[in-house]
Parts: sequence; C-alpha cells; structure tokens
Amino acid sequence: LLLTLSTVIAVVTTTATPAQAAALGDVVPVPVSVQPASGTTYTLAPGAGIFTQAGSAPAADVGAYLADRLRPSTGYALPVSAAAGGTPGDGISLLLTGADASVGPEGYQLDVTSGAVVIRAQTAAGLFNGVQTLRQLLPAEIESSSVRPGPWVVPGGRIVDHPRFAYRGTMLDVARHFQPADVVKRHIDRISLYKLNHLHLHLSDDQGWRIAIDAWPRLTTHGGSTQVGGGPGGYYTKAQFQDIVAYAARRNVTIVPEIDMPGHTNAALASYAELNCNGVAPPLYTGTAVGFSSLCVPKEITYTFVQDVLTELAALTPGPYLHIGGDEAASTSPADYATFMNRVQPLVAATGKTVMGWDDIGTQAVQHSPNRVVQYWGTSNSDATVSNAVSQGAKVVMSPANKAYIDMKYNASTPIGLTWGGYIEVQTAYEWNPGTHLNGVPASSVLGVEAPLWSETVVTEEHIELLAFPRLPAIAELGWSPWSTHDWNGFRTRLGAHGARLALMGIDFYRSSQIPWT
Ligand code: TNX
Repeated sequence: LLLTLSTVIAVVTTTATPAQAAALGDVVPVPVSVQPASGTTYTLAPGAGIFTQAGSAPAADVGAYLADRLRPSTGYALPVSAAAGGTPGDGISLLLTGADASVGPEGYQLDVTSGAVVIRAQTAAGLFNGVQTLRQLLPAEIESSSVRPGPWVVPGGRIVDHPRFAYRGTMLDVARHFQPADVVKRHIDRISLYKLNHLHLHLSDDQGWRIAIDAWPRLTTHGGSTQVGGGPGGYYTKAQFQDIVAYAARRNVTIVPEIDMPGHTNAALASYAELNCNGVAPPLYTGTAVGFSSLCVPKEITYTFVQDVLTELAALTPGPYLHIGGDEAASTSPADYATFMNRVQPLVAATGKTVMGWDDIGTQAVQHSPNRVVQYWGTSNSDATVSNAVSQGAKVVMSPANKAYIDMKYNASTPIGLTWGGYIEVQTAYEWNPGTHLNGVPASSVLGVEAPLWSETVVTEEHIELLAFPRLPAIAELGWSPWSTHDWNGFRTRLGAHGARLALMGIDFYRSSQIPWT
C-alpha cells in the first residue's frame, strides 16, 4: 500500500504543471474599480489562517464557507478564527470595518499585499461577494476537488466594488421537469461564483406541483407525480425546501418561490375537482402547450386555496417576495383575470410579503400593490403594460426573452432548448442594457435582471449546465457591473479565462466559438 501511495504522489507532483496566476481585474462580473500593485503578489502558504470579524457569526460563516472552498485543492488546514482586535492576520481576513463607504450593503474592498489578503465590507453579504472575487483571482486549479501543487498566487492591489442592481437572478423551472434538491444546491453553488443573489424557483405549472402544502396534500401526491414526457416528476417536502432556502442563504442567494396562477394550474386542478368551475378534475398533463388551464375565478374555494398556499409558502420563505406568476392566462377572461389578481395581491401582502409577477399583472385593470415587482419577459423595446405598472410605482426585473431567456438555443445546432425568443448566443445575452432596454422604464425603476431557465426541454443536470453556462456569467455582469465598464471584447477575454475554472467545477458548459477559451 505504501508503495502504491508514494507512486501516486510522485505521479501527481511530476505531471501537475504550476498553476497560472491571474491578473487583478480578471474577474466576472468586472469590478467597479481595480488598482493593481504591479510586481506585488500574495502567495497563500500552508500555514495560513482565515480570520473573521470578532463577534460576528455571519462573518464567521463566510470564513467557514471560504475554508470549505480552499481546503480540497490546497490541502491546507486553513483554520478559521476571530481576527484579534479587528486587525488582519497572517492569511486571509474578512472584516466588517474600514471598507470604503462606496461599497454599500453588498460591495466589498479587497486589498492584496505581499503579506496578507484583506476583504472589508459593511455586511456578511459584502464579504461573501469579496470572497467570490478572491476565488477568481486564485489560479483556476483552486476549484479542483483534489489536492494540487499551486502555487496559490493572488495578484496584488486593491479592488473596490459594488453592484449596479440589487436583484441579480436566475430561474429554474422545476415544474416542467423536476430537479432534486441536490441539483438545485449545486446550481446555487455555481451561480454564486458570479455574485447572483436570487434564485427564482418556478414551483408549479400545468405539468406538476413541486412544493408540499399541508392543507392540500394531493397537490404533490397527485399533482407532483409526473412531468413533461410522463416521467415520475417529484416534489420538495417542506424540510427539503427549507434546506434549499438555508443552503442558498449561506451563499447570499434569496429564494423567490413562484406559484403560477390563475393559468398554468392544471396540476392543481387535476388534484382537486372542487377547484374546477365544472367540478370535474382534468387528467394530469405531460405535454408542453400553454394557456389551457385556469383556476375558477367565481368560486370562493379558489381564494381559500390560494390563501392556504400563500400562507404556508410565506412561512417557508425568509425572502421578501412571493411570485404569483400571472402569465399566459389565455383561458381566463380579462375581467376574471383582474378580479382574481385584485383579490390575490392583497393575500400576498397579508402574509407580509411583496408581490412579484410576470409582466402580465401590470395590465391596467389590475391595481397596483405596494412595492410590487413585475418581471418583463417580452421581446420588444417598449411595453405599455410594463410602463403602466412603472408609472404606478412598480419595480421591474428585466428578463427579455430575446436576451435573457437561457432556455433558448444558442444556435441551430444546440441539442436542446426553444427558439421562440430567437437564438441567443453569448454576445446576444451580453449586449443589452437593463437600464435603458425598455422605453418608459428608467434605470431607477429597474430592480435588476433575471435569466429564466424554463424546462420543457431541460431534463438533466447536464442540460442545465449547457444552457446556463456561459450565458449566466454574461447576465450576471449586466446585473453587477457599471454600464461604463460594459465591453464585449473585455468580457469575452475575461470569460475565456474561466474555461478551465468551469471545467474543474464539473460544469459541462457550452464552448461558444465567440469566446477565446484558454
Ligand atoms: C413562456 S415566459 C412562458 C412559459 C414557457 C416559456 C418557454 C412566461 C412567463 N411563460 O410558460 O415555459 O415561454 O420559453
């Protein structure tokens, strides 16, 4: 055994090429301000420690998270302890004092000298974002799941950084094809490298209901029992959902749960006959059509149902938003749609949450609800429904289907994906400005950006990886970086250097020919 072991070690040490150092600023999303200290580098040493703001449990959590990221590839112990007197220690320090005032609630300041790495922020979220930058400034091999030789060099200098938009998200449609909690968690790990901070989960649709609701158990036992194509489907128990929420929170990701209504509700209608206007439950549905189902607007039990669902969902959700869908309600009359939304929006407010919905809810006949957020999914540069909602005070999350819909194919040879929003190559996903994209929607009304991944054709985890990467990093940069830094050539070069990193993270990404992968 000893002999075998030493042979293995010998092979590892002789074949591994030294890790290549990054340049400060080789970061996606590109930081607000980068001041390299040329000639200065920091090298993480075997005895280095991680020091976190004394007395802050959230900072200690970020320290533990960082140690978890760095230990497998470095093989170092990287003990996490409180920073004595708030001063940087011999290694990496995460401090909640002394950051440049411009960093705000989610930004950070990163200082790399030959003696130490110091990340300063106002919040643990800011420290977490600084840690993502540090990960990217370490050689790609830092993402390896087995020990590599390093050297673990970080370029010297200062980065001061903060996000352009508060909401930077992506969506997984776990209704059309279900994804187990483990897959969702791995996706959260990956999106957080790019400082995305919201994961919208589309938890119900015609083909499946994916979250347990105690008051209406057949939603999952029956309504969750299949999916597009007729597979077994699945659903999250409350404990599993809460586990996802907590896992996401540790990675600065807020879960935005969506129950789509009054359309896209066949799974619920199939589970409970009394929710149907004619009192007859339809069969479960495994196709991909839209617009054929509706909750029964005149029936009182509809609102008992919605209130039960929203109340239980709110109790599982620490985040501020409940997404109520509202899209493509082609089987609900416009009058019924308004009646329904005007009753349901106050039910959301009564749970203490803020309404989020697809832009369809912005229609004139639906009243404004305090702080509500409409999610733009159209393909044009002006939309009367959205500008109407904005004129009443709504905020907008930008998900234009011809730019940000990552369920679209990249090009004609993409093996999965849809095409109704057009082909979306990486450059197309990158080349638009969320702050000016829609007439009548000034940047001040834009809460942020989200890249939805609908799953009619998305079955496996590899499918998620192929469609999300590398378009998600493009959308993440639109959400984080100031428009003044927007530059396709700069972006494609920085992204190209992420190929090895993504591969080491186990991501089966699309090797777009637009990107100079290195
Ligand atoms: C439209 S976009 C839908 C979804 C589909 C998607 C496919 C939106 C709000 N609704 O029901 O899954 O297109 O791209």
